[in-house]
Amino acid sequence: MGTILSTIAEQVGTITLKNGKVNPLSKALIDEIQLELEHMKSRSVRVVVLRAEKGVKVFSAGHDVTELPTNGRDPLTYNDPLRQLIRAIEKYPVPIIAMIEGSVWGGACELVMCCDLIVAAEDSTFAITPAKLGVPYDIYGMLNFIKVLDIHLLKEMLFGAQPVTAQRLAECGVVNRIATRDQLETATMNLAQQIKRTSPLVQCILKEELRVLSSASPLNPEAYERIQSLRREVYDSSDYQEGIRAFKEKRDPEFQGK
Ligand code: LCV
Repeated sequence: MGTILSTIAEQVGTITLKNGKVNPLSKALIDEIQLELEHMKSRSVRVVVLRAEKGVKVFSAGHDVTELPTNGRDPLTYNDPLRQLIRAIEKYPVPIIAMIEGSVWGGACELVMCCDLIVAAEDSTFAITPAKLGVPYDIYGMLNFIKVLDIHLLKEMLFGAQPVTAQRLAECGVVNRIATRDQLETATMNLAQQIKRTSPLVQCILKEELRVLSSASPLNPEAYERIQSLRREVYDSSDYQEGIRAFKEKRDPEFQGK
């Protein structure tokens, strides 16, 4: 245990990631975040802030790569811890603000982007990395990215897997506020105070309406099955194994396209 810090002050809950140098989204960390979210709900908080420790170089390195299966199982199934946390955040009855310092990687980008608002330090970056790691990202996760990012920016981030600045994401309407690292907490708390002044009952239904409407994408069974079979070809591929092996061996992957 002990992978997060949490506080509640004036009906604002703050969850701070504290899971080593790069905050990999391990099952242990995700379980703690979910328990704390439930605790804060019982304490009737009005806003939740999700952050890392002050001054971090890395907000989160994304999914814990050491927990990705290498035995032919789908790496991002419905019950994967990260998928469970993202659904919990989307269904949480009060707004959640992601307060970002440092770099955000892979599934942590989806985690941050499924929060309701993002306040980021001006030098923070976001990198969406499935293609770098060889991972066939899941359908719902891709829908979450499409909800937030324009398609050409999303394709640039997916195909290149390179960090994009918070400034650029703010210009594209993805990041709500940019601040210096010194002003980041103030900017975040100002936003939290604004939210606290409006109706919690209305916020709750507005958030749920937006969740339901933004996920109301018709997907017929044949299309779903076809995409799942394409994903299986990837996570059954030697490239998938190579991506994870290269990460563990601290070298660039050599993908063969099979
Ligand atoms: C476990 C880690 C990780 C990690 N998990 O420090 O989006 S998808 O589909 O790809 C999804 C499946 C997903 O989210 O996959 C993860 C995607 N994440 C990444 O590609 C980022 C991988 N990490 C890095 O590029 C670097 O670690 C960053 C730039 C985050 C930090 O670099 P820095 O030089 O500061 P190290 O690389 O030395 O990492 C410190 C320790 O954390 C481990 C890493 O293996 C190292 O462990 P050791 O000290 O035992 O060698 N680590 C880093 N990322 N995602 N473990």
